[in-house]
Amino acid sequence: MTQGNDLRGDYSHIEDDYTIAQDWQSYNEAEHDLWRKLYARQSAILPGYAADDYITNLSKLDAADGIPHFGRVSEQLFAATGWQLVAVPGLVPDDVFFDHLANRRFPVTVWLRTPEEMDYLVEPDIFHDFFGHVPMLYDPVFADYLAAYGAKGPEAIATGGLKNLARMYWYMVEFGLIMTDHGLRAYGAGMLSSQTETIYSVTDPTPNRVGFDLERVMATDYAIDDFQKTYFVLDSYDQLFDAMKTPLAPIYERLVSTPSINPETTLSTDRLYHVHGDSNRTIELGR
Ligand code: HBI
Ligand code: FE
Repeated sequence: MTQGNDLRGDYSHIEDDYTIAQDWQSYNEAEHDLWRKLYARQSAILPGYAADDYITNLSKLDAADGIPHFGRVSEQLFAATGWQLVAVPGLVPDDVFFDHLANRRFPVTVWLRTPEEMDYLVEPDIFHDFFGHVPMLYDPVFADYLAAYGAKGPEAIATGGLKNLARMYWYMVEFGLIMTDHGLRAYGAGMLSSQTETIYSVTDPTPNRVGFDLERVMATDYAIDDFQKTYFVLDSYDQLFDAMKTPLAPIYERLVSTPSINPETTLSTDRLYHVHGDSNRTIELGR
């Protein structure tokens, strides 16, 4: 990550672990109002596109009526899966980020986007971090995966595997899809905090949808400023948790001497899912 005055947050009051006070009292009525708009607009499109457990858990957060208070949600979340929320000014260094996750603390950015940025930002804000990420922290298996993911950070940093490990966050935390009994659903925070990409990721025939494979994900490049060209599809969140039991160092070693996979391409070994547009959302599994 980059660090300093090219980021939007105020880093002047951070603790050693980059946390700050949320200072909930300082949000003004216009910000609460924008939050309510974002929440209402986004929650309205979730049925049929977002994973059922994401929708259920979002409603438990009781966050429709204004910018949520992290302390209140943390108590409830801690009781559910042992996770807590910590307030941060924005992006934090990789080692700090991994350490928070490994200790079941999810960093949530305190600032809210402007009314001109309703759909998608490159940097995380409170709407992305809270609305997108927090519901999945109530899922016990996903919650365990994310902590195990964080615990893999130091090894990746020490062995040159950071780029590969970060792709597991990008593709499987920010932009993950899951195949359910009712069809393909989105659970990734990146698409679920964006109205346009939520629907695109589940229905548009253009992007590749590839069955989850740890090394395939770790080998694949991504862009941060456009809809994804490839989404990876789970059958169950257990696959993520199980992947973190695999020794990762040998994968990093193999990948260091192999070119990254372009997200616009597929491999003969991929398990591909094909969708046929929104009107008839039939999905078939290709080769
Ligand atoms: N910091 N606040 C915040 N949020 C992130 O998602 C984040 C971060 N720092 C680093 C980072 N993500 C990524 O590089 C990790 O996926 C590895
Ligand atoms: Fe995110």
